[in-house]
Amino acid sequence: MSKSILILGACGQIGTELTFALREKFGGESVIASDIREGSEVLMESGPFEILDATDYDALEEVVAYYEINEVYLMAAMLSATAEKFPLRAWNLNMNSLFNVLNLGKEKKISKIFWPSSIAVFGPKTPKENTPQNTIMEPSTVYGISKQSGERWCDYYHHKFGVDVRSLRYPGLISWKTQPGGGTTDYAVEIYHKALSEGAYTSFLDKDSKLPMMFMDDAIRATLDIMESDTENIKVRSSYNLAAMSFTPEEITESIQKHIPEFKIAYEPDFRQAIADSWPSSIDDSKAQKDWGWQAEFDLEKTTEEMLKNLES
Ligand code: AKB
Repeated sequence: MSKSILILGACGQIGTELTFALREKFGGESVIASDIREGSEVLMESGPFEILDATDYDALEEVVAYYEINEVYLMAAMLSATAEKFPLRAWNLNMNSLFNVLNLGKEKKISKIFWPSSIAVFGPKTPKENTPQNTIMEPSTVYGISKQSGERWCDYYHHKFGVDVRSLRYPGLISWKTQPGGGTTDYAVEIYHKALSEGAYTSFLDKDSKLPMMFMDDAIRATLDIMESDTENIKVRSSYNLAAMSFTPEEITESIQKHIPEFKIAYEPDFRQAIADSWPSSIDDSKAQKDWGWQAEFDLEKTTEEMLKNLES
């Protein structure tokens, strides 16, 4: 059977890069990008594009039937900072879109699903350093509650109905191609833009808030790898811990100052500080390494080089 892939939320930070990566791998016409609104011209012109609300089951079913879709990547979600402001909207978007896709799997209308989870599934009682795959969770944010519930539903649909759903707990993602929106880790992208445009940045997290982060190329590779792995290798059907690096706003500043010595940082923590404080500082991803061979390639220094080089040009 030839591959026909649908990406929901294709215009977002991860969705955009995932669309290009999947089109490169499987051909433009095999990858249907969709979002609730239009995206960049280059994305929309690189293959088929549909305006689609991931919470609308009938519309989703229609697109799946029309393009004979067999794989869905559900990237539409409301992230942690915005979700604190709109709890019910976040819950409705994050959960209903997931149920729609899981139900398409249950009805055998699609055969494989990717759904992103997050380090936000962990909470203040979770061990902060080297957070294990299985541990106390108890998320204290709206977004984290939706992601943890989502993980339970993925696991349930897999074991109860045989749905082939695969998932990763993404850390904060850093990319020069697309901007994040509404997350707590967004500072780690904004800081590079401001370092180049203004030579200064005011961080909304305190200088010693250490969070797990990853360069987007690693995140995309992890996503493609878990989806291409043989099914017997995927032993975790809730979501896999995934790690690359951890740093504080002070450490990323020092890394940027190696290239831009005059770069200045100020700290004005806002409501996002409490969200960051509830999350782990570093993640143990040995289960993903063992089960399907995951290994990160980008550390902070390599990420800074890539970010500054590409944003400058
Ligand atoms: C956020 O900050 O909300 C996201 C995440 C860690 O899931 N980047």
